[in-house]
Amino acid sequence: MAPVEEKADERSSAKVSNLKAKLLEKIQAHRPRTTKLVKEQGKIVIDQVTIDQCIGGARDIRSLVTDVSYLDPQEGIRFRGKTIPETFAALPKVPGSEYPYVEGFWYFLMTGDVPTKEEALAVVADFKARASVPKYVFDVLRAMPRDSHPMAMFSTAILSMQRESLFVKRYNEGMKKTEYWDPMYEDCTNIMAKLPEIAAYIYRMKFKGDSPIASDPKLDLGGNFAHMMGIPKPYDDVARMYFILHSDHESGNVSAHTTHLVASALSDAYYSLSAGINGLAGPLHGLANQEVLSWTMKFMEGLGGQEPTEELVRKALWDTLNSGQVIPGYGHAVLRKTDPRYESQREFCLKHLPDYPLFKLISMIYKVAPGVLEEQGKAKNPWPNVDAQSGVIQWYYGLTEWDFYTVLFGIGRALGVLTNITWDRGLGYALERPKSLTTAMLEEIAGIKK
Ligand code: NMX
Ligand code: MLT
Repeated sequence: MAPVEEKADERSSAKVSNLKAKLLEKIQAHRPRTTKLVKEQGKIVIDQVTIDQCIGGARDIRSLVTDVSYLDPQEGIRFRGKTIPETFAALPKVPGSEYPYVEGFWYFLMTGDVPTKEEALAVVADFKARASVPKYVFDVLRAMPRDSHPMAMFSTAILSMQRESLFVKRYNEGMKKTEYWDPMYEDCTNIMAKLPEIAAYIYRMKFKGDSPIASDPKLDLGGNFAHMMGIPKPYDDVARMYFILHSDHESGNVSAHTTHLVASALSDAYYSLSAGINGLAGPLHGLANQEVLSWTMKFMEGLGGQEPTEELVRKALWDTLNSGQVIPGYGHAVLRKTDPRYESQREFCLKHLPDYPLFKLISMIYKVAPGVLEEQGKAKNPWPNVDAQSGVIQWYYGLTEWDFYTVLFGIGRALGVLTNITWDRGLGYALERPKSLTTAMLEEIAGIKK
């Protein structure tokens, strides 16, 4: 039984949902594990730090904790212990669809338990009740220059809703630390429910002659997103697949780490997610999916009507490397094999668009690029990551405005990072504040004489 002061707050939601009650149960069961580790085994050494890690982006330093997902360099991502195929197989499916409810996946990420169909449908209903986007958000978006990047618009829209934060309200009322998770969960769920409409609005305003499509309350998150984008079936399944695949990649990647870092200052979920989205907008991170398509289209244009061949692809890849640029969609900071998210999308393509010329070209690049990167000998991982395969699917279904691709990544990524910051507050994780050294100190440690 939950102690009285830890009862889930009923002021913020009409009725404490099964998900929220289960989350509280899970957080309470987990807390003693964290407390015991810190109190009794806190000084046990788990890693060491080298000079190249200090200068080189803290690569591989094991210094973050999350139970939402784990990334193995060889195997790839597991969400709550399940591989991608296991996740898709386990979760309740939307009737008539190949892919699960995104809302059921949210339940799974939050609690670690696979929901029943009824539990997933309860989240569908809960999201619908929270989905309405305040009018001022659209006003803010409309006030931005129309040529603003969709990621700048998406991040601004999220930040503009900060005034809605229940966490801030309860914090100002003096809530206890053990209660932090509750309004954080409320803020995170409120944001998640609104993101599809915000994103679709940006798309239709910016790229489709300012013709937003009203949401359809009968549909689940994936179905409603496809509807508001104005893209027919099976794009609803593309959306479900895409959001789930992009949700989480443990906590060291730039978007997850930024969201976690900002939230560690007890900044609310609006501030934190907006910051994480800004990190996702970089070309070495989520923007690579747009770069892959722009690289591929530029390559096709350069062919001037010639059929692409492996030789021509190899030459174009070398031209990119020789001009000092990276090959977008290839390489990874942790993975050392083809990203299973790439494989999962490739399977989708093999089933739904096997003969599509752009898919064939993407497959040809997959055949050639790893060899080129290996020959160059710089990248530790010559294999494709998630971004190498995602754009072609969007393009096939008519979403050719590649500037928008990272927004799609952002909706998916929100599922993971918002779950993580809810748990951060549940487990009372500390303010993040690593220690700096000066270059002179590093030289001294290295024994370099001045
Ligand atoms: N093309 C050319 N060079 C590369 C590539 C690539 N795809 N990947 C790595 N390298 C270079 C890298 O720039 C570095 O060069 P230098 O020593 O001159 O600084 C060297 O190889 C060693 O880098 P790694 O240790 O292999 O990779 P790191 O962990 O530093 O970076 C990425 C990881 C993902 C930033 C890097 O592989 C990259 O820039 N890839 C292309 C961009 C991309 O696809 N990003 C998306 C990642 C997934 N996501 O969605 O976030
Ligand atoms: C991600 O999904 O965040 C990317 O693959 C980058 C990463 O994990 O570092």
